[in-house]
Amino acid sequence: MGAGEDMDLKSLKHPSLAPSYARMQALSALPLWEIIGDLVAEEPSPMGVPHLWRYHEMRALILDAGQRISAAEAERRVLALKNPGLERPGISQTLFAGLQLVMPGEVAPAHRHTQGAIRFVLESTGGYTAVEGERCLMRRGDLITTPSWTWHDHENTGDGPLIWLDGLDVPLVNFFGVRFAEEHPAEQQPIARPDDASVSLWGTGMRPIGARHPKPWSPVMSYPYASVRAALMSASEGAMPDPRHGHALAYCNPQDGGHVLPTIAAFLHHLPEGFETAPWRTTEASVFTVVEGEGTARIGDAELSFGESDVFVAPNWTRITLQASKPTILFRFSDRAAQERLGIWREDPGTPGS
Ligand code: GTQ
Repeated sequence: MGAGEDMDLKSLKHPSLAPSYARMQALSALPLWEIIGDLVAEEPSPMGVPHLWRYHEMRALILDAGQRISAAEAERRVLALKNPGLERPGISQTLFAGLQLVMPGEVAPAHRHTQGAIRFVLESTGGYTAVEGERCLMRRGDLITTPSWTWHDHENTGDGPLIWLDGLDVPLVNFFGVRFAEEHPAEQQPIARPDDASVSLWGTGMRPIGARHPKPWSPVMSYPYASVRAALMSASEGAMPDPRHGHALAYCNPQDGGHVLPTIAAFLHHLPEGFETAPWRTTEASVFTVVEGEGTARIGDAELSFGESDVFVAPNWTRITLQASKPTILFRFSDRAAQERLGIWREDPGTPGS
């Protein structure tokens, strides 16, 4: 029996007490002894299912929408990737993901909301997301963050479609009941600093003397692929890949080494051709996209073959094994940042290397 559902009289543990259960329910009370297993269990039951979305299929759908509805009309022209095992429009119980399209010359108007977001660029001939007075340029593979309550608008300045993977903490923030949003009075916010100013200032290992970034997220709002790929290759050079992750780096807050957002963590994995990871299981839900290469992901009982720009999800507490049939680079984001902040994140001690 779940909280709030009618009690199934056949599965009661203490049927002799049944006569008083109706009275309890009428008075908005529940016998915990009948439902404790739903609330407190030895280990998690994964929420949602493993699933893969093929980029070429999603691309065709979103480009079709691009012919029929403008970015301004849509507010955000996003194809939400809904986990087929969940009721609500999330890719996991905790995360929202979608593919967003801005057509050449279009602007997705400025707004802000309490939900934080990351953007991982899949296709670009030129464009940017403006965040808090600065343009973060969008090239394939770039990661851009729009933290909670920061103004953001998107523009395609190229001549081809601009498409990226959105990752938001919508289910988490909405669960807490903190769903605020506001439209900017102008279509585009005023620009106050040079392009990619947060990378120039904070992305160098320097900080202004006496200054601390006062927010619980990274002061760097853009992690250009050219530099993170170079870092990943240099970490791979002459090193043994980690059995669970391959060669892997975390996108970090240069101020404290923490994750990019207080809720969302992001990672880049390099799997050499032929490499297969050891099974790995944690309490976080992970969303992957394929920057380079191809291979197979075994997630729980599902076997998913992946190619460039495909997106796939691994629910919480589900074993992940990745195998690369070509040299492969995967981008991953997860709710690990939120779990670590709450002190609840766990790795299965039974998985090798932990
Ligand atoms: O770009 O601001 O995928 O507000 C969902 C909601 C993207 C955005 C999404 C949003 C945005």
